[in-house]
Amino acid sequence: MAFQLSDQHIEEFHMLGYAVFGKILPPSLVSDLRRVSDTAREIARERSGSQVQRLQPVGHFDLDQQPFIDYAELPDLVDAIAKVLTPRHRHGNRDHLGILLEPAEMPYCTAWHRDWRDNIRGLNLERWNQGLLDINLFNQINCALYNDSCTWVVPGSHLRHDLLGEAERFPDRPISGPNLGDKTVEEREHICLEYCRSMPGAVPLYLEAGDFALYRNTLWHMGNYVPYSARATLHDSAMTPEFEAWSQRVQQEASERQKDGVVMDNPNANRF
Ligand SMILES: O=C(O)CCC(=O)C(=O)O
Ligand SMILES: [Fe+2]
Repeated sequence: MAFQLSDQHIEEFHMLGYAVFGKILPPSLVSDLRRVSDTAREIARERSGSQVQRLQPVGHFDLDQQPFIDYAELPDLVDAIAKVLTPRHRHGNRDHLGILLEPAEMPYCTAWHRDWRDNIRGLNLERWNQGLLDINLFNQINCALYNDSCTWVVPGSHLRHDLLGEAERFPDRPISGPNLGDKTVEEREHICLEYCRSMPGAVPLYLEAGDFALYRNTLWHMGNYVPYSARATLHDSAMTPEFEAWSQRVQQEASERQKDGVVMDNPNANRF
């Protein structure tokens, strides 16, 4: 059955910070995108080694571009994004679009973070605070070509600053991931999962093949990866001219602040 957008998708996007458009990619497109992702995985591992977890942007590599064009132009998807956000929000820019991949050998996880605030060194926190609720900014996409439970989120956290328990869990900046040094594969898997669950309110975001998650990257979130689960998930933005301009301006300012010696400001510095 063709995908039907409902008010529930729109409500979940605003209230939880993410909405999943179930099975919105037709199987034939999943098949074409899987084929090109196999090549992307080979290129990524050749360039960056077996633990690499992404290739980005797809437009800059020797890959068949047609499946990405078909994804960018898929009418149900263009329509659903326009209804949840606005017709000015565009996905599928191949100068930006990436593919998230499973590591080949060892489990790994990222640190818990809210994008920009916790992973852009030198960022002026005022910019992020001011933009937190701006619907033109921070709209991100994970579109799964295989079942994917790698992304963990704290639902609703995009609507607010950190709760006390979140600030207490990660009082320092930059936020550290778990210590995985000198551990076996199974120990690493165990430690990463414990780390995911150590955040109050954390849940995995389950996507099936062909599902498309539209989310606020201002949510608390992280990625947790095991080598035995194939992953090829399109990583994209619902972009606006405002977010393009904001990103450029804020990145420029962040690199100047870094030159001045700023490492990473702590959003909770005054709470303890
Ligand atoms: O792998 C994921 O789904 C999350 C990745 C992520 O959070 C990031 O790249 O900032
Ligand atoms: Fe992120």
